[in-house]
Amino acid sequence: MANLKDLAIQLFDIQAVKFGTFTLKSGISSPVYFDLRVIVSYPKIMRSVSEFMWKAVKDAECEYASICGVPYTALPIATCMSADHDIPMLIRRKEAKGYGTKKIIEGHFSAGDKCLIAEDVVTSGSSVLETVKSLQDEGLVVTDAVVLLDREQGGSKRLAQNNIRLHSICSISKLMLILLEAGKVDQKMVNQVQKFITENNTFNPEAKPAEEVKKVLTYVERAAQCTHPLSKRLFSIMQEKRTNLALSADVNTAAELIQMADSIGPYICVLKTHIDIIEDFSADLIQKLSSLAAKHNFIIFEDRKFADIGNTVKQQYGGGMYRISEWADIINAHAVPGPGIIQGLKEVGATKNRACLMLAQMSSKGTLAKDTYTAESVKMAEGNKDFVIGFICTEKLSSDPAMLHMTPGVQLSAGVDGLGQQYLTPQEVITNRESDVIIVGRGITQSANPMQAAKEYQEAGFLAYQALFN
Ligand code: 5IU
Repeated sequence: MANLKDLAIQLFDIQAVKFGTFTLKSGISSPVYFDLRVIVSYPKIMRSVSEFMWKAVKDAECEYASICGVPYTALPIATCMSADHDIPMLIRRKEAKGYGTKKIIEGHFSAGDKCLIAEDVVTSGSSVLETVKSLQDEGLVVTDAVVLLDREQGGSKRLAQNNIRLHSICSISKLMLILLEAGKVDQKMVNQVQKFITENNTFNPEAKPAEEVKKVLTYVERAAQCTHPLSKRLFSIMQEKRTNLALSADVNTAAELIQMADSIGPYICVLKTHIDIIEDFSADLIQKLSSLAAKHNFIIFEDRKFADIGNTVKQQYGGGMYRISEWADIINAHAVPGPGIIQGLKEVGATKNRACLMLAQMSSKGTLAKDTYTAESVKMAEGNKDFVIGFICTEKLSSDPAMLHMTPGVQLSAGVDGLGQQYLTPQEVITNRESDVIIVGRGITQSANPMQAAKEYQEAGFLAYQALFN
């Protein structure tokens, strides 16, 4: 086995340690960058790294029944430690597996078993803590983590705060000294790195312990948290059909609406209608629409945008020629009249197990639904969870996992139409803004091949959801 000095120089020579100007994941610019992924191309160095790590935990007399590498870079390192020293290994999936056994941790273990964490580089400790959390969720116990390089930016303190001892093979200061002595870097670079470390400490003693750190929930987990049968059903459909796409079927005849619902039905979780733009509305249309909803397993959302006092919306919802409450699973309402609008709608819809979305934000340019108005709409929704199951919005507004966020104004490329509509991409809406459902109209209905377009939106939306777990 090489000594630490040799190993440090080898890591420099294979460019696992680089100097220059690098933008880190956090957006901060750093003079030093570690890219330990490359060691898979150098088996001798890989073995040397794993030996150093094994020896460190042996010297510290750590107790553990298994070892788990933080995905992905530390996976092969943990594999070497496991195979060379006969330590059973566990693998933590990075992606939430949406099918099959849904296991996050692969390998055999019993609740209460101790597991050692292996990692290549620790900065703030958050990646280690993520893996720890997944292991703890399965009943495993983690008391120790071993890392090759400690960037000395607060990781060991953060781990200690979470009752995990960090064993590091080499600190960044030690690495710089070795490289300086070996003539690989000059004193100026050493100073620059030192300054960076001092100025970029990530440890905040006031930060919440790991258990309280936000975790992205899967559709299955969200369905389990819903008390309203409709939101529960919608999250289940999203998982089952692997889609977060709602079709805004803004067509003008019954035949077109039926045709759209039947051909696009397999790709969507929600069909959104504007029933008052249909020229030849009839009870027959509603019957056909309802049987297509059953055939393709989607939910019907009438985008009626009620906006009057309680007594009036009651009649608009239950009566008139459309009798919306008899067929639309979901409707939506503006918050502008105040909570009376929800009371009125609820009187008609609650007994039928219908639900409402609050219009908290709009996609159009110059919308007045922002700031305090949005905040008040959210409050109004959260005070009526027996009937309001979420929002029409342009970003995530509530931390309640049962609350649905549905976003209109979506196309595959961002842009505007000639009448103030503003488009965001599925990725922006789902991954960056953490909304749940993309509502797409003309992106599908006016495409040369609507079915193909729907498939593309379904895929883009679901990939953007899966990206939340990476
Ligand atoms: N819609 C919006 N923006 C909003 C709300 C509703 O676009 O803020 I509230 C409706 C209007 C239309 C559909 O029925 O969503 C979007 O259609 P296009 O994807 O064709 O722009």
